[in-house]
Amino acid sequence: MQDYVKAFQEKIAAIDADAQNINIINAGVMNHGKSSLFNSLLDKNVFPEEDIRTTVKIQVEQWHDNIYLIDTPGLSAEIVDDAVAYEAYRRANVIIFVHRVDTGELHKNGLDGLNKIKSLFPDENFFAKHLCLVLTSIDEQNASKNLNTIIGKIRADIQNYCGLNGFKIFSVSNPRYRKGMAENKTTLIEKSGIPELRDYLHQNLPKWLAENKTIRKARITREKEDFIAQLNRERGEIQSRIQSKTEQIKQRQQNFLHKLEEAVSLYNSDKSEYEYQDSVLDNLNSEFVSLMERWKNERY
Ligand SMILES: Nc1nc2c(ncn2[C@@H]2O[C@H](COP(=O)(O)OP(=O)(O)O)[C@@H](O)[C@H]2O)c(=O)[nH]1
Ligand SMILES: [Mg+2]
Repeated sequence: MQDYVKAFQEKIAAIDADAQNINIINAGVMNHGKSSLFNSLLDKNVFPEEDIRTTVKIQVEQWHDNIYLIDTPGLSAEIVDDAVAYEAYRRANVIIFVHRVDTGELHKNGLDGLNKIKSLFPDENFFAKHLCLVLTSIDEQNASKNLNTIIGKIRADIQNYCGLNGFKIFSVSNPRYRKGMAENKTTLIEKSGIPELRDYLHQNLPKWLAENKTIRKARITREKEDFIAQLNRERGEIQSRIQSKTEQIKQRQQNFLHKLEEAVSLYNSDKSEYEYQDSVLDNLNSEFVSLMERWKNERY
């Protein structure tokens, strides 16, 4: 049996440590620019950017004191990686959901992923307030052409499919930002959308930090509930094991009693058979005795 108390205590310790920090975690389908976006925010290339999927683990980088950016492999990853990412989402203060807007609206896997992440938060409203949808690749031609229409569609889809309202939407271009930085072009930097997102995050940091006390309480309550549910599951399993053992023993006892009864009735039927044969023997014997008597008398 697992040491649940120890596991629980470790979780509480991790929650306490988290309560000092702000975790900003990205999410979304792989190759949609999650790592690039975080590198832009950091002005450093610390998260691997690639066209093929090589990010298999979450990676944590410090942005400011007590403020962390957490890069995830993304959705449509293998189940095992998703499990790691989903564990990380539970610890998030802010979710940056990244979508490559030149692919059009959010697809079903993106919306499903959003719903899954939502389910890890204490409530829907809280989640919506801590969700930033970041649309990348606005530099691509088909994105810039239809941007407002796509944004409207995405907002409606998220509202209808995930029941979320009031979340923030930002539109960015990572290459535009990098070019602007490299060439010191302020307009390009502004038009990349990165400073707007960065300012929003910076402005909200004190508020999110202040919320940590409430989050800590909610997370501990949730862990307790999970812990109790786990113990109840274990208890149920043990109870059903005991029940099946008791059934087995009862069955064996019944088999034994049945055999015993068979043996006794066999003995009883043998006994009456013997008694019958005894009486036949007695009769024969007395017949023999009287015949002998007759023979003795009639001989003379
Ligand atoms: N055109 C364009 N390409 C981008 C943008 N952001 C990221 N990319 C490219 O998209 C690919 C995947 O980016 P990456 O950050 O690794 O995506 P991740 O898998 O979601 O982390 C890379 O080739 C990036 O250079 C963007 O804003 N515009
Ligand atoms: Mg990545």
